[in-house]
Amino acid sequence: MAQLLDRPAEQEKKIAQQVDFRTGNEMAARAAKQINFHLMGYYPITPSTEVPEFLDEMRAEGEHSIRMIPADGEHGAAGICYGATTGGGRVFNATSSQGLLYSLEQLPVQAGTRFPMLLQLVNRSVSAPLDIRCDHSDLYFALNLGWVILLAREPQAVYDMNIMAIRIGEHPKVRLPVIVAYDGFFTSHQKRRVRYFTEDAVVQGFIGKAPEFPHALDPRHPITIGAYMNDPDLINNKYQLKLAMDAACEVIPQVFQEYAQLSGRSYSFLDPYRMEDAEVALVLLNSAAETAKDAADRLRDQGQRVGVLSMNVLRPFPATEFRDALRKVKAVVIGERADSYGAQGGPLSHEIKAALHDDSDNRTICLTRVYGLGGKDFYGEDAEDFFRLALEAARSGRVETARYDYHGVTPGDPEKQPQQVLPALTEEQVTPGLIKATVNEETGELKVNSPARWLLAAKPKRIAPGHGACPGCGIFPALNQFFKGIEGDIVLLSQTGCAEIVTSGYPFSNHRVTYVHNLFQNGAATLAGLVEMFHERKLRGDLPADEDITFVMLSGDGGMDIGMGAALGAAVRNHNLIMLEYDNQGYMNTGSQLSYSTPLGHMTTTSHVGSAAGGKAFHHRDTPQIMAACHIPYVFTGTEAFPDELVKKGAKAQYYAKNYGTVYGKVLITCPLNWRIEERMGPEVLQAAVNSCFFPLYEIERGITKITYDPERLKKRIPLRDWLGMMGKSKHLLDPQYASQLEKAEAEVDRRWIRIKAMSEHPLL
Ligand SMILES: Cc1ncc(C[n+]2csc(CCOP(=O)(O)OP(=O)(O)O)c2C)c(N)n1
Ligand code: SF4
Ligand SMILES: [Mg+2]
Repeated sequence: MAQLLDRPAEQEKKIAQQVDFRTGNEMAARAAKQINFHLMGYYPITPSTEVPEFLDEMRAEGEHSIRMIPADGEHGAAGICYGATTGGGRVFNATSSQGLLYSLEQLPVQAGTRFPMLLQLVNRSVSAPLDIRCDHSDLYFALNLGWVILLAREPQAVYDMNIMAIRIGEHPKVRLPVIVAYDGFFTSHQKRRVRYFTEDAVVQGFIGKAPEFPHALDPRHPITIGAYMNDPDLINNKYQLKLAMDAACEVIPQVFQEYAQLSGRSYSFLDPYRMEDAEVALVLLNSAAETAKDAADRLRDQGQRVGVLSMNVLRPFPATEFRDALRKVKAVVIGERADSYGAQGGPLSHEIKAALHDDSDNRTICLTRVYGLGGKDFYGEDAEDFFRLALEAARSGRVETARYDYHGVTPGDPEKQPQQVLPALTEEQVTPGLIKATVNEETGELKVNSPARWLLAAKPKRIAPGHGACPGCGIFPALNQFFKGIEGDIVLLSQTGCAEIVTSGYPFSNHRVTYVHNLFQNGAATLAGLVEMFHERKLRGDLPADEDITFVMLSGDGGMDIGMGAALGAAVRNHNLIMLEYDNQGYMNTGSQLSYSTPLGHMTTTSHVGSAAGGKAFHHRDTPQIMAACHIPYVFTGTEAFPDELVKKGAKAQYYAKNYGTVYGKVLITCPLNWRIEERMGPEVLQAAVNSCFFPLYEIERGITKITYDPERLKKRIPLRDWLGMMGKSKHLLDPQYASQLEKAEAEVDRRWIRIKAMSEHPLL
């Protein structure tokens, strides 16, 4: 907790502060708004997503002028931020977990070239297994980046640290990027009492104007950024980075002090609680330290001399301060919310031990307990367990138990193995011989013989019911239709998204076929590896030569943003697999942020509608055309609202994946929750998307485009506005206020439709 200073009442009055009840993410967004960064490059990931969401909401009402760039992934976001900082302005980003890891490569470049910026790291567990809740496994990956790292245990500190971070990072002797890290959900989403400056000008006054370091936007003073460097320069360059961290050690307390004068809240490197005469201590990072303080109070009431030591600054590491704080402490338990596997303790333990080692008089016994992984709660009783461990060691002068261990692990019950509820599908069930794709010998045309729909209904679904999708969700009806077109065995790889989250929460699975999940930037590459292993093992005789499997990668539209590189790679290499994209026009499982498939003007949580913004600012990406440019054998579009042709396209997809190589299909599905439509309206809204020519149904077979349903020819074409007016996320576009957005959307839909029609009519295209 920040220390409150005694301050004269008149000074309080001069610098007005608002008292409020807010979360950490809200306070990060408020600080960013008040700082009014030049630019934010970001990519949504729970639990940090709210930060750009709140900022986008404020932007839509004209409350700040931060240029907000939704990236294609965190690697892109970090690149956007880096590029922007070379231009000299102030830059902001927020991420968590995989997002940090996916941008990791870019972050030492940021520090190595000494361009300050600010990154919120809202801590969350790193995959696998996938878990959206808090631990510090992401934070520990950030320790070697060359960034200053400030920690915030509560929403108040999130606000304060963000403002101070600007001054620290931009100090001429430091010039380093800064991370402000706080606990996902515990701090990011829980409301606490906070105070913030009523006037943005107070924050602006404190941070001052962005310093004029040499930058890339001054043609009269050209500079080289990121020169190739070898021995002996590189070591000198790195030494300068070390000196910058040394300088940060001096600058940080100065900034803390100045901020304390302004705000009445003071911080230091360490946050000691009842440590004055403590015999034993707990060291814990962030929110758990607050819990431990309550436990310390209880034990103090019982006469135990216990204290809690937490950190406000993780990089530079406050070794001297630890030495001083633990000088008289007999035993300390260092709680680590992540491990450093094989190292007998996380980095925090080793760094504290190294700090104490430099004091030859120090005899503090150090124990490490790994706790709270994946968001496992840390209660007062857990803190008391830690204190007792330390007290025992302090009394006996020995460690009777393991110095390094896990806390809160529960042994599994061998009796409770996950049970298979439904039997595996039999060969007869998956290969009923109902549907067949055959080539017409004379014309070379691929024809699909598909039986009546009721006959196909008897074919068992490969995805069993009982999943957790919202009522009316379009994903599973569409998938089951598509899979009806496929005969035989399937191996399904799903990228992260609603389809994955709602079907595979441990210990249950709705998949009746073999199913693999991988992170959604890499599904196509992963499935490519699996397909090639299948063929290689068949060749070597490990698997029967007649084994036949259809490999399908399932991705949301968002997965095709961040995973585009892997998808293009797989397509260009032309592996025998199907990439099936279900397009619900946004990042739905993470709370409806815009994807590159969100149409122009549509409202999402990162493309708000307000007095200063009219929904998404750029057109949707034409992914089928991108994939067609890879010259793969089969590309198609489809939707649940036209079930017969979707089944046929499934059969064709299987044929081409087996005989020619990569298939890509985009299937438009409804998300009633975020499209803001009634659940029963799904098929009608999809039909309107097709009939308005927003979503043309077509296929590209070995390079030849053919429209498979032509609303114009069938006299069913409707104006785009009719479709837009059906959905809560887009009906504002009918308001005259957004007339220019509507015009642009109509013109683009027309342009793309005319182009597809021309291709469909041309024998070579
Ligand atoms: C590297 C990384 N960044 C961000 C995320 C958070 N994330 C998981 S799924 C997802 C959106 C997926 O959108 P889409 O593919 O369209 O699937 P939908 O949720 O709409 O079904 C996001 C942003 C993540 N898991 N990993
Ligand atoms: S959020 Fe949308 S896409 Fe996801 S399960 Fe719910 S309805 Fe389906
Ligand atoms: Mg989506």
